[in-house]
Amino acid sequence: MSEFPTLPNGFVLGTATASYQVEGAVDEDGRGRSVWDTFCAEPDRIKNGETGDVACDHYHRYPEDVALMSELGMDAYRFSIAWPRVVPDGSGPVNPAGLDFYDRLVDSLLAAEITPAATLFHWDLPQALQDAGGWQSRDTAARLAEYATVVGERLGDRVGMWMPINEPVVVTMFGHALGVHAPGLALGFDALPVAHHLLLGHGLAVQALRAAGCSSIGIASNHAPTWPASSSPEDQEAAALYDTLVNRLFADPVLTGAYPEGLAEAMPGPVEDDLKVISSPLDWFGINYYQPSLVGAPGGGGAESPVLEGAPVPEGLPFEPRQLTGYDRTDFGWAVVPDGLREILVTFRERYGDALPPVYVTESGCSFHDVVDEHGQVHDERRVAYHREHLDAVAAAVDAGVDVRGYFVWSLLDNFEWAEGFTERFGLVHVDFETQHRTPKDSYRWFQQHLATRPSGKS
Ligand code: GBH
Repeated sequence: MSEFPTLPNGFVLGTATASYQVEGAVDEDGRGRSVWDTFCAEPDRIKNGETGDVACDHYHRYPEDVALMSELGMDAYRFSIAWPRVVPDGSGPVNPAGLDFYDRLVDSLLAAEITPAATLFHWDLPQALQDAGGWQSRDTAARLAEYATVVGERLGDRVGMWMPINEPVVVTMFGHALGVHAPGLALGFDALPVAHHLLLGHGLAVQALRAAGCSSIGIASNHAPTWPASSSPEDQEAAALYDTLVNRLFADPVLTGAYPEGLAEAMPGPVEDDLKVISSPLDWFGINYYQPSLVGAPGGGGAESPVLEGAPVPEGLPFEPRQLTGYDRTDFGWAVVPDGLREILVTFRERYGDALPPVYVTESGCSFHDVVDEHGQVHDERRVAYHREHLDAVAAAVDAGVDVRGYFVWSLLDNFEWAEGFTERFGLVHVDFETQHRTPKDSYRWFQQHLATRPSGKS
């Protein structure tokens, strides 16, 4: 098997999942409904009409999954807490059985010497809050902070890293502008207030977690270098605008306390005081990276685009996502561009300077349509290459002066890939969704082999 990249001492390696994608057990132990339950029940939203009702049945099988992590030997596990399990209606009464589940999970991780890293909101908003306006309503931000207090008080003594929210850009764009994720709203640019409320919720939750005594608080934000389709001024301008809307809009307020020029005016109400909350200091900043975005001016004929994941490209946009050509692709169709990870890390360092705290890559991964062969093996050498090359890219960013502290593989398990259902497999461990049988893939073995011989042992 191929050589393992050289990373700084103490570099954290982990795997990542999210509640709705792995847990199943959607009607058990007092869990409330989430917007993803609703969305999956609507016709034609999810490939093959699939849902997260059972997913990986992780809610029941977590001991087996923690045992798999323990044998894998990684330092940390990033999971998300299902808000509707803990606060079924999004506000008001707490469901003790929901909290107990995460208590058990955290304790079994610690017993296996794995650092728990918890996300509070990885897209499964309680349906009751959606009925009250969801992220279009400012109140939802305050509800997130209340829920953060509940979770922080219960788990703050044991969870090693906290992320109030995952990928506000995807919730805004896919959930509210394009309508291809829950809650399925296609508001176009009228989705901008959603971004503000998510960011405000992030800031309020950071403060709530701190007040509850939690340490090591960050964010998991999706970012990608944006490349102009050509050197023409039109394409460059379109790419810069796209970069502003998908990268700067979500990182500037958090790291600098200001919106990019012209965007504060698009937000609801006076935002000055909110920006102080949104920029509450973080211990680290998490970047989820998948692929660069190639963007040109409208009218270039690039309408069909993996950037929008099959969503119809709305008309009248001031930019146009284009196909990135000349790269290997995953089976999901995403371009494999490891150097894009080095580039986004270096760009963040250059853009934000000392305002950028230490960085973690909170997600990186690839989907291949893996199958278990007749010997019970999964030969996913393309995934091995993917992670080796992306870790090499991290090492290059470290050499260039970026303080990168860790890398989380998306994902531990094949799981429910949102609108794509179970077709796309990102796991180091294969899951047979009929039998729930888990099969560690060659990529799992590759990490395991390296981790067993790591000179410094666990970090
Ligand atoms: C993450 O989303 C999610 O956090 C996770 O739940 C999900 O399962 C996983 O990734 C795999 O999809 O912005 O140019 O890279 C990733 C969101 C947004 C990543 C669109 C790929 C393609 C265009 N994705 N993106 S670009």
